[in-house]
Amino acid sequence: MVQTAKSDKPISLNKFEKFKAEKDGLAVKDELEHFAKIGWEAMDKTDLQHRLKWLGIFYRPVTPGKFMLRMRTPNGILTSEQFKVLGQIVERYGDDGSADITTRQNIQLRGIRLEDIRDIFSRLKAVGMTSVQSGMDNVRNITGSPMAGLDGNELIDARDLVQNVQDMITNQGEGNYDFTNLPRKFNIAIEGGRDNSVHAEINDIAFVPGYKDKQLGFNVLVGGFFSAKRCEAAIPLNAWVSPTKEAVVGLCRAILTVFRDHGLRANRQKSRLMWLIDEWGLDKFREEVEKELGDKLAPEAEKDEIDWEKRDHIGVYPQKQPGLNYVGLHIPIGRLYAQDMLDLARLAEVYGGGEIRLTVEQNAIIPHIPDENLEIFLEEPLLKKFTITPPPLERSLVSCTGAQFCNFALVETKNRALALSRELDKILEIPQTVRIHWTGCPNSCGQPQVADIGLMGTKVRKDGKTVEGVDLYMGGKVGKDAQLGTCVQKGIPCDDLLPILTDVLMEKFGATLK
Ligand code: SRM
Ligand code: SF4
Repeated sequence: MVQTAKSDKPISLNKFEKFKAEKDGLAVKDELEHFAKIGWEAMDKTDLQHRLKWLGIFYRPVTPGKFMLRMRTPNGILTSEQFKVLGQIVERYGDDGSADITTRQNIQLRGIRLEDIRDIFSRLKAVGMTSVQSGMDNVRNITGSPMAGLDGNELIDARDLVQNVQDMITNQGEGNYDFTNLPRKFNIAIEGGRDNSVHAEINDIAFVPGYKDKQLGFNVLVGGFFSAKRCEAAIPLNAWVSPTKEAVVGLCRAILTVFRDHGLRANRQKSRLMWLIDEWGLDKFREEVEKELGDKLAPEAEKDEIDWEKRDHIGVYPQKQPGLNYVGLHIPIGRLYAQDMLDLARLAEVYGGGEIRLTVEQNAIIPHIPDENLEIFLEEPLLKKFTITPPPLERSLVSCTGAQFCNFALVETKNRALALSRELDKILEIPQTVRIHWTGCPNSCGQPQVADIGLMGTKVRKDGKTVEGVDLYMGGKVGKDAQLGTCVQKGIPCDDLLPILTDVLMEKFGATLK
């Protein structure tokens, strides 16, 4: 039994808590040269499999020696220069190199060799990027509206706030020991628009716009999360903050400090923020946050301003800046290869303002394209691959990594998801958007609970054999009045999905056979 820093009671530590107490994950930052010298095979197993994730470096047991690098992309915004550097990094790994746009509006690079990491880090630093604290018990990429600063109907342009919060948590990307030993992972989203483009409800802290005494600021939600054991939508903290750096960063710091010092650490399945809120009750949690803040929190605004349906941003849309447009490109299952990345960077530079944005639907947006450049931009060969007019099911398809690279996966996801959607799009006329989300295991990285149709990987028995299958989720609603979907049918073999999904699409979504 041990006492944690400021915890009131002694607790018995799980194996993750023990290794974190022995050596902070961030400490491996100073050992990269040594690791490169001895090679990954000779590394201490805990450093290799766990602590490297504090730097965003993920050992992949499915592809040993070829690591994944999870970046931080605050608000999903990158310059074309940054994107080009990411493309060049991936390029050097030939067929092993690829990248994925993630469900947190972020990007992960694949095929990375450990001996190259120091060089990669210095190239990232030169263009103002970091991958620090992007895995394990850290705050994940902070999401924001991909329309921030572009949308004429936006309420708050939260880009700087997202960056400010990231800078506080990561010490400007250098790493910050204050927040490298949280009880568990932690998600933050700051929404400044009207359509809840960030899935506020599934974040540990979410800021959503609301008017208080005619002043615009944010209502705050807390405790949303998915896990194999339990999924919960975030609940109101009954707090409103003004949209200033001081208020937003201050509140994030206070909540993270309370979570760090009092969050539950005995059972890893019960250590996300909501479990602490359950144990204490919301009132005590709020009081502790106020204590940490050294100030009273203002009660929440009566209502929030999320009053639009969620948009997917695919297609051409005018910006609030007269004469400029943003174009949302559909990136099938979020997968990019080096040439795609270099081409996207070039298009953003030549036609736009040298900026690329990512969405939680795993797509990309090129903003700032003048009216007069649009026609020729839309004729670029890359737009055949990353089209602005994808077929309806493929358009809204989201998928987690799955068995190709993730050792938690119970099924292959991305390629199967794409093939099945393409097949269904071929045979069905579908009059409405149907958002299908695939996730390879109950960890729910692919967010099946927010989908119209969610498919969660599992193993099932068929003809006396164990085969890949899914549990079917339905009823997820996004945007205004977001709601989580639930499991409606368990254990469908993947090979039986085509007829089953055809029926579901015809019965529930008005699809007809072509
Ligand atoms: Fe996730 C663990 C991939 C978004 C819940 N997630 C993992 C790991 C790191 C497991 C591993 O080491 O292999 C996966 C890496 C696979 C790989 O090679 O790519 C992984 N998660 C992903 C990504 C890449 C899925 C995607 O294809 O987009 C997403 C990366 C986001 C990012 O940029 O940081 C991703 N993961 C999510 C989300 C969705 C979200 O944040 O909106 C969730 C559910 C929301 C939440 O966390 O509350 C999610 N991932 C998990 C969990 C379950 C957490 C829990 O409390 O139990 C795990 C397992 C864990 O942490 O123990 C996990
Ligand atoms: Fe891996 Fe499971 Fe997350 Fe998919 S849901 S990326 S299979 S941990």
